[in-house]
Amino acid sequence: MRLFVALTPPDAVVEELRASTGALRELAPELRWTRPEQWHLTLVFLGEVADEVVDELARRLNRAAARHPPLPLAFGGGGRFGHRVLWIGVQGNVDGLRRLADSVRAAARRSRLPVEQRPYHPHLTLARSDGAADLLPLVERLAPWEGLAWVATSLHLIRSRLGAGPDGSALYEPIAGWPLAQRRCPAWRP
Ligand code: 2AM
Repeated sequence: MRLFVALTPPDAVVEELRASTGALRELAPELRWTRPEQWHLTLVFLGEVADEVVDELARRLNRAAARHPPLPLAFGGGGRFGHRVLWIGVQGNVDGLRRLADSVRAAARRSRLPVEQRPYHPHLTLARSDGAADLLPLVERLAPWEGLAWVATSLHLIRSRLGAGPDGSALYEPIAGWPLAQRRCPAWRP
């Protein structure tokens, strides 16, 4: 099955981001906007994983989660990958997020899964374009935006079913989750 590991923002954060990006969606209806109920913060994309590897991967992810504290985060700022992907950035304990992503990648490698070598770039994809699009005006509008603070308290192993979403996009289904080590942790922004 096609899998990735991600953090999932709470409903209030998703709702605020949905409301705040409504005007952008109206400005660029030709883009393929991602669906708020599917929004997540990917730590690593694994691609196709054989069924017999999933148990070992899950055990290793469980251990990795236990070694990291909950992470105070907020969505904010924006950017683009080339001319096709519009994303919102991540603020807060980004160093801790990178350390967690490193551990999750190590867990995948030890499960003998190939993990891409590209540097980790934390983001939430808001929209994709089928052809080259001028995303700069949207990036500029996103730049000053700062979302609600939230604390990531667990990581999730998520299955991606290509083409199974209501609009023909991928459908993401969490299949397992593990709490990050429980420690007291203040919010990133009051
Ligand atoms: P994206 O949002 O930038 O496309 C599920 O597809 C998640 O895994 C998405 O967050 C996606 O990032 C990420 N991902 C990373 N590499 C991917 C790849 N090669 N194919 C599909 N998704 C990938």
